[in-house]
Amino acid sequence: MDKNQQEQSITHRSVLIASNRGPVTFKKEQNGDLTFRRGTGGLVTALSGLIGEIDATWISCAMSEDDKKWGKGQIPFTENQDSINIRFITPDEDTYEGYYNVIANPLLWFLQHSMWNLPHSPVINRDTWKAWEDGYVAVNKQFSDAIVEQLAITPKPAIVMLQDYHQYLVANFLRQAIPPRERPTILHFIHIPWPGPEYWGILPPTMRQAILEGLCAVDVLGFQTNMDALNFLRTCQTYLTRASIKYKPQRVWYRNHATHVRSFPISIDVEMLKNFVDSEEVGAYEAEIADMVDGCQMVLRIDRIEPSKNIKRGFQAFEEMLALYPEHREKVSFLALLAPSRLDVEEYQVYLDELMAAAGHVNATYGTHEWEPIRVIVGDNYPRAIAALEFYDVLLVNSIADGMNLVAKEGPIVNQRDGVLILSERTGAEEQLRSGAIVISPCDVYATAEAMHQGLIMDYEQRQELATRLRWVINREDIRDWFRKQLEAVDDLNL
Ligand code: GDG
Repeated sequence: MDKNQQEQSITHRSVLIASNRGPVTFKKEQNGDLTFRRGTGGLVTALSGLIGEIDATWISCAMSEDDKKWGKGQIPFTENQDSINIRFITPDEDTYEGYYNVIANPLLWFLQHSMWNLPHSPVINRDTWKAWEDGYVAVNKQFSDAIVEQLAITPKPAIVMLQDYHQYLVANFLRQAIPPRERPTILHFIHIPWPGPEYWGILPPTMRQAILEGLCAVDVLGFQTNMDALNFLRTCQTYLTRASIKYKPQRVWYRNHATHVRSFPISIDVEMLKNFVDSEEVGAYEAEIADMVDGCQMVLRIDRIEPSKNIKRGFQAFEEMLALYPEHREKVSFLALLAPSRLDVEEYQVYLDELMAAAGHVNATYGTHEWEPIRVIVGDNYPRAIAALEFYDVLLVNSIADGMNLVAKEGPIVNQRDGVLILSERTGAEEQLRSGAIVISPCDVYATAEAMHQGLIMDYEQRQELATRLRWVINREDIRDWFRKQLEAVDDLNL
């Protein structure tokens, strides 16, 4: 289907997006007016280009009292003032806490990023079960109720686009609430990895069953990679005994309904990123970064402070490299720009302490008056992160598990030095970028140290060849393609 046909077919549909966090947050001004600030996530970008053409509603949890006051309504969303309908659900504090801070983040995120340490965690006790019932199940039901209400006033046949691991049960609630002929087409995209059935076996059967049944109520289920899609099919085969699984067409047939499983690798907004690099906002940090590097080569990493990003082993690898190849001492600096994340979860606070200690150890062992081997900067500063990407010689992305990893896609677009990307084989990005990167196994600190050394000494022609490959792949498919391909799948399947 060409672009025109596709745009035409989408104009005949209404689109309802549901995600934990919405595209805007509201704030009460001194004069009492409620104004809003637009978020910057990929989904917001992907949708902005289409808003003028389609009837769109975005349903999410209220993040503040001002969001709650807004409730629902139409707001201008693009530069052309095209509008979008915003609608908040408002779970009370305890319900949200159970859904988000007990089930979604610690339990499901940890499970799907292989972060459990089985002799010790998880401990699923009565509080966890309460959080499941009164939090996760309840908020999923609230999402479903809001979607049902919205569908009743939606003028055209609707496509519902559910997002991520916060909403695994919504599709099943929708199927229970809506008679078959009135049902919307339901897509669900999962941004994080889907591990194999062995891992899902650790979750209690009631939770696992509800999650799989929820996802098998979806029409098109999207993952970041082919591996995630395959793992999902294997998980259904293992635990949904009455399901029929077809691997070749990637389909699960369960309770008289077909779920088509696909991969839609997410990407970045290449055009917007290129413009942003040239902006004053980013320019303001360039001198500061150049100064930090101070004539040295630079190894860079940019992450949320998140155990799955494997920050500590990255520092250990740098230490190993300095031990193995003393010629890099005082010639290479490692800059780590780390954005605070979920620091109210104990594991994250402990992890921050551990990674700071690991960096401190390297600095104490090898640092001199003139040279600080590892510089860790903690803060939320996107323009500074983008400015730093211009300068790296080596970009380290060594996650133990990562749905995609957008930094690996931003780096090659922004970088001015044909720097080398070291990429964990357990990131989604690896499926597309492996031919332009040095691929490592994330627990192998020794191999990571060798990869850093190789990246730092690589000759110019080879670096240029790798960087050109990466730019080519990343330029070829951006965030709009990711969105378009999902809608195309709906059309191709006649849903
Ligand atoms: C999840 C999945 C998947 C960097 N510093 C700051 C900042 N950034 C930007 C980066 C990048 C984004 O944040 C991080 O994206 P990632 O993909 O690396 O990671 P997650 O946050 O874990 O995202 C992931 C993604 O969803 C999309 O599906 O790729 O696998 O885990 O764009 O440049 N942003 C802000 N302040 C900073 O200091 N605001």
